[in-house]
Amino acid sequence: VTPEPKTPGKVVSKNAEIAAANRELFRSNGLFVVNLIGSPGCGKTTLLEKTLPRLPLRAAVIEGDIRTTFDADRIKATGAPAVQIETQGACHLDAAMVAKAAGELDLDLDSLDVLFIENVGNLVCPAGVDLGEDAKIAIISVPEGDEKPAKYPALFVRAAVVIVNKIDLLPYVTYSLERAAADCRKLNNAVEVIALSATTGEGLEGWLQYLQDGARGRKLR
Ligand SMILES: Nc1nc2c(ncn2[C@@H]2O[C@H](COP(=O)(O)OP(=O)(O)O)[C@@H](O)[C@H]2O)c(=O)[nH]1
Ligand SMILES: [Mg+2]
Repeated sequence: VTPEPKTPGKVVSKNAEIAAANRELFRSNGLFVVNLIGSPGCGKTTLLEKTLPRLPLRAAVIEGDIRTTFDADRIKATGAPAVQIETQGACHLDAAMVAKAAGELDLDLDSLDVLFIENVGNLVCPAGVDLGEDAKIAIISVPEGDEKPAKYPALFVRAAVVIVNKIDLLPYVTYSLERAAADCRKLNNAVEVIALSATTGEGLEGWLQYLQDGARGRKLR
């Protein structure tokens, strides 16, 4: 019997199946799970380094990169558990990679409230891939330019929150926060836009509040 050719549709539905199982596992453990997506260098890991010590919740991190364990090492230095996925070339995480990494963490209801997944640095490829998360968090940063939501809409139509990072650089870079936020809302009128600086900590409160509200919602289920 000739095996059926692997069609893109089948790959997608296989991922959807594994993502649904991930979601079930995360829900049954009362976890709030966020998938952080943004270009290389937008500040995803720095934001996590700043968030973890300030978040009054128990959190773990799954790190995705093409190569190296640099980011997981940075997270472990904060004292939080972290698992690194090296995709060896793939430009986004998939649900199976996350399932495997989650198996290396203690997800127990009594040990963890929030799971962060830092996706491979990329503004486009990770957007359409369900990992079983509760929310996709788009991260953009001031030096990238304020037109990026309009140019790369796929992520912004799906994101629950858009973080505009590096606002400490606003005095040095031509960037309209109003324009970026308005373009995000044009694509997705339910989106929450949070402007902050992971370096200085300015604006971090809104992000910490969002995470605490999300985690409370999961524990009440
Ligand atoms: N000025 C400034 N630099 C930042 C900020 N957040 C991150 N960076 C810098 O941006 C670079 C990339 O940060 P990193 O967290 O590794 O980005 P990632 O690739 O998205 O994980 C590093 O040099 C950070 O120090 C910020 O809020 N302000
Ligand atoms: Mg990183």
